[in-house]
Amino acid sequence: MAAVEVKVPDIGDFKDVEIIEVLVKAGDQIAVEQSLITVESDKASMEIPSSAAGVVKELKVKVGDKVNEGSLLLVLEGEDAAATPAQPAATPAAAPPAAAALATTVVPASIAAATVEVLVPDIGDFDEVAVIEVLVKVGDTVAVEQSLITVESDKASMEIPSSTAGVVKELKVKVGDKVSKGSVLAMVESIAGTKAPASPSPQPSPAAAGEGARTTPSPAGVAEGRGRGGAFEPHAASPSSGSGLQAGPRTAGEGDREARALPTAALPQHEPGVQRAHLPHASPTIRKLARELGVPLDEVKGSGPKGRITQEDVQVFVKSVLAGATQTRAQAAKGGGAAASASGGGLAGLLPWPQVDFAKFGPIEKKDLSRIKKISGPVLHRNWVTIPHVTNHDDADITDLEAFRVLTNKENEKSGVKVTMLGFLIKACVAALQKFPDFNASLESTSAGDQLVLKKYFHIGFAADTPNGLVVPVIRDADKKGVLQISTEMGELAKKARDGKLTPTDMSGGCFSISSLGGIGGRYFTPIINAPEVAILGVCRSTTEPVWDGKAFQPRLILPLSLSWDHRVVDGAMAARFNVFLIQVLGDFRRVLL
Ligand code: CAO
Repeated sequence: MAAVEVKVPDIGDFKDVEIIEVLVKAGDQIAVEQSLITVESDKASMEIPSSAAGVVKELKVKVGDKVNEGSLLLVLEGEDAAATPAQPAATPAAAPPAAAALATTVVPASIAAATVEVLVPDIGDFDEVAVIEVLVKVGDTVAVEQSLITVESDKASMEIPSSTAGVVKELKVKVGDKVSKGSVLAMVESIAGTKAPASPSPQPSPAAAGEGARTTPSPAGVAEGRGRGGAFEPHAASPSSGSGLQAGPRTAGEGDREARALPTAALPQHEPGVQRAHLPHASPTIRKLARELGVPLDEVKGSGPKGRITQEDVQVFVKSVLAGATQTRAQAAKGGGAAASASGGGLAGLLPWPQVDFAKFGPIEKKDLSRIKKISGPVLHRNWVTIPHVTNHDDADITDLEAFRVLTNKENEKSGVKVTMLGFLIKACVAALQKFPDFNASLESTSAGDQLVLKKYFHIGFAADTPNGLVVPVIRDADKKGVLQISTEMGELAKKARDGKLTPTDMSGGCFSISSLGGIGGRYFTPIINAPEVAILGVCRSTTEPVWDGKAFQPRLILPLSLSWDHRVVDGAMAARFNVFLIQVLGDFRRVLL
């Protein structure tokens, strides 16, 4: 048993590239060609396979390390028979393609240098590689080096950038097509003055000249042109070498003619203006897994470094879809749903959301949703769609309470603490939650079925309107606090909310929420339950109304209440009792003490 050092083989000019995934651990038995790590530039990711078989004794790298050709990856206790030199010669046949080879441009002889064909350049031993994303569309203006498509093998993904600037006249490929060196990607009407379009035309290959309308660079020319390519070059081993990761000779200055015809460089380090792909940030293995499971990776939230999608993210997404908590866009499109389906919502069986060109009917302006709305929108949508909401509307007579509130504020004028009706409502709701504990609960799914988690604490959230959208800060242990303290904390939290300074802790742990529109107006509404809570109280503006006391109409201050509750946890009778009790407390606040 010999110790074998496994190093990074020749990966072209791919320098100081970051490890985003280590795929093996000490003690693992690995085979020749088994992927050890995934490295990634901003243009491509590739897996580096082992050149030897054996048991991993020691890992020499970790996620985040930067590696180059020759970097030591790990030490193996080699299998005598299988052990092979740890150097590039033993690298697998499946060569990762060039990450940044520019698509080559050829001017069809029949088109006077205006519209050019953009071709796939030499991408190493890669033949028939699948297009997984088309990044431009007809009519787009593309810059030199702007990525046109992404292709992917089972070991690597790469973007093919344009070799010319201009307007895309025609796309010749679509997602799912297989491309090889020389495949036509697009017809681009070149922009006068850009370097790439004109150069190939004077030197079409003989074969192409014969075809008249279409040319392809000669293999030699491509190879030479690639030689000028710069970082993350195609690792084009000659087929006979059988060593996919070995780079072909790369000599600057070679092949001047074709080098002009080809782009000079397509580097991971982009020049300004070169567009990054919209490709989700994930390694080829994860992409493969996602494809196998039918997971739309662009809908998966990455939890890895720089938002990279991990295997666990894919698994969580799948579980969530299976549990019905998440809906893919495809499901939403099939089933329709609201505009929010753009962020994953929608219901199976409904018509698709109407696509309307509003500009046809008059002037319009488009505005991005705020960050808070982007986050809260899908959450509200999920809650609305998945919770069977019922809302009970009621009125509370707060004449006496309001008089007490006004008096309290007068007495506390000097302290600076102002008590609004919301402070009293929080306290009154705590009393109701104590009397009806099922409202102070959350539904939890377990393997044994659904269970109710009854909380012995009373943290009350209140919806706060901020310039950026709705947030719900939480007053902790409201049962242990007086209305003055609650009002003070509410004021502080509302200020933090408006200043955008609420922390996740400020907004977590809530048992029940109150949404008060009392300062604004309105009568009744149907608040959406703030899951995993099971109920929410909506409050509107109190008004003085004539109330019949059995003998005469009396002017009374009436507060409209709207209690939304989860019908899986609570039923109508219990909700009615909750409201009756709440109304009694608000009518005579001494009941809070009982
Ligand atoms: N009836 C009559 N007047 C009311 C009232 C009610 N139910 N509730 C509050 N008021 C009065 C207050 O007494 C205050 O009057 P003065 O200015 O004369 O003192 C005024 O309305 C403004 O109150 P406020 O809104 O500043 O204070 P609040 O404690 O009631 O509410 C806060 C604080 C942060 C919850 C509130 O400002 C807010 O953001 N509300 C919006 C919540 C929301 O958007 N909910 C909808 C969620 S669903 O999209």
